Amino acid sequence: MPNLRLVYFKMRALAEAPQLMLHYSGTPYSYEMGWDYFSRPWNEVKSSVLYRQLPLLVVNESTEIFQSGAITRYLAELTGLKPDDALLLAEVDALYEASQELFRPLNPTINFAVGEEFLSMRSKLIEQLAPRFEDFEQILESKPTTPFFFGDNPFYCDFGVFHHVNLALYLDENLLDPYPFLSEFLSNFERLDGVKEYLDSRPELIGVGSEPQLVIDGVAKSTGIVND
Ligand SMILES: N[C@@H](CCC(=O)N[C@@H](CS)C(=O)NCC(=O)O)C(=O)O
Repeated sequence: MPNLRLVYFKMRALAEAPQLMLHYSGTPYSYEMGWDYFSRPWNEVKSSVLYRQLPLLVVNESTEIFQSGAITRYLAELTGLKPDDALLLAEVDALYEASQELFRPLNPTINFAVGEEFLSMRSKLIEQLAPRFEDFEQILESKPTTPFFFGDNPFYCDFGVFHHVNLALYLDENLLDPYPFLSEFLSNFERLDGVKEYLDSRPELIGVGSEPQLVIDGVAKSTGIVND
């Protein structure tokens, strides 16, 4: 297994599906903040970093893979979390991409918005999520006997969907009431070996809507891209 360093910030967002996959597959890696990896504040290095955004996966201290989709697909190959069949892979990838589209609306609202702004973003977001959740529900309902989207075991798309839907529950813990299949999928996913341990030990996200913080090594820190 190559040496893996996942570099990101203080937020529960694009590094989450990769981390879930790494834990599920028992693959060792280190998680590092951008300012630690680059040894400088992010705003000072951003313009010299390829594509100017994180996450970044550093492989064997030599290759830097940017873009969360590329990182996830690389890890899926490495850990066996993708199907061999090209046609099935295309379906898996379409679902993964559909889940990735939830990043833009969810991330600013849940990881950062506060007060009135949060409340107004929250109600719009709940409306916006409904059709996508209906899509997920429909796919799961079409295969009611399997615990995951494409069978008895999860592929990388399941990790993407789980992360975004799980994050959306911060908007309303009853959000999944109209979606019994999606709700069951989340329960099945949470029980997976490796996933369960990661969910129990990852930095807790607190203060959503008022003062969003991640509890890292027992210390509550503001979400963001600055080391404070
Ligand atoms: N398309 C990129 C988007 C990455 C992205 O939006 N990263 C944000 C954090 S979630 C970032 O680097 N923000 C800091 C900045 O833009 O300076 C991906 O999927 O990795």
